[in-house]
Amino acid sequence: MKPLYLLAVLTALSCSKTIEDRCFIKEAEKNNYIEKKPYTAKQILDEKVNYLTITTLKKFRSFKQDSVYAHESKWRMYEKAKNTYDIDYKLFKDKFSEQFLCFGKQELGNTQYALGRNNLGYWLLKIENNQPSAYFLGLSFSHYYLNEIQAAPIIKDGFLQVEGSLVQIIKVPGLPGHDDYSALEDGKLFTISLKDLIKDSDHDGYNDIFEESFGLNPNNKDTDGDGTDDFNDQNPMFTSEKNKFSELYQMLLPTYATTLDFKKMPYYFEVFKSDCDYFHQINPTEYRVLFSPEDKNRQTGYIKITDVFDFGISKIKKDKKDPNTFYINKWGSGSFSDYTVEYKNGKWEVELVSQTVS
Ligand SMILES: [Ca+2]
Ligand SMILES: [Ca+2]
Ligand SMILES: [Ca+2]
Repeated sequence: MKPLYLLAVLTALSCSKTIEDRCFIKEAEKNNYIEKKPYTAKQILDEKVNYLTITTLKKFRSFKQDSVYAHESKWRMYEKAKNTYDIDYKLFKDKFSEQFLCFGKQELGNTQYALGRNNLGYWLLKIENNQPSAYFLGLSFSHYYLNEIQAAPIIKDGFLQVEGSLVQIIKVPGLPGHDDYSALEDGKLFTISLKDLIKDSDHDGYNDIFEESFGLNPNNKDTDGDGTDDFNDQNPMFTSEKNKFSELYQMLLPTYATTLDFKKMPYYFEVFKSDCDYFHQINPTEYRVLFSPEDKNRQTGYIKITDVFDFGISKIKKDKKDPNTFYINKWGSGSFSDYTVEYKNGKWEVELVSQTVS
């Protein structure tokens, strides 16, 4: 078979997947989760993003020193000394609310900079003339650790320069969410030119690196073409559509016990791994959502190596006899829930069948 012909056959095969295949579980389907081996330092360097320069420092604050400090300061945050953080980063909290854990701040003229971390990764935060903006670094927290205490200013001569280490994540068996880091190589200086970092080709408020890392279109203000700019769209990747299954997914979205105003949190997203069109069509009213393909080969380079999925909702399983009864499950924050759902008089009735907490 000629390669070109083979390609055509493969393309035809992958296109033949229907909404039925993408959203409903067939009997034989199994969850084939394969635990991936963590990268070595060499692999991290081999696959590093091209806008990043890594140099080795002679004098540096070790990973151990910094992470022990960071760990302790997190505990302090739950106690009274949270005060220091609140005072030091008051301006950043005012401007970005609770979207980031901030560190490494620096004042340069009338501009304030800091590093921020959230569930998606690392950001450079900037407050200039009272205007906040955040730029995604595209450095995976599975591979890069940025020191909480930065010995030198993070902005210098048109570059962001941050000290840290190459790391791997060690899974603590039986304790999800308690993953720990171990350093592969200490004493690194990560440098990115501000020009590369700040670049926002379509001027929608998200830098190109962010859009490329999560699969948005960096050359189009309105990725899904629904008339709302990416920056103001709660579901920027896909057009929302009201139908019974998109309503089901919307109902099952994880909710938080918080009074945060997510409308004002454009850098906070929940990311879901799903190919189901109905899931893509949700119209979230709280936080913003992003989606990633299930197939590793179609995922972005950033998502391939970074575990950004805090929650998940499965495909739908049909009942063998009753066409209005379905089964679905969701997971997140260390728990797994099974639901039986029934579509009755134009409404979903959701029954929690079982819940396992690990
Ligand atoms: Ca943009
Ligand atoms: Ca865009
Ligand atoms: Ca849009």
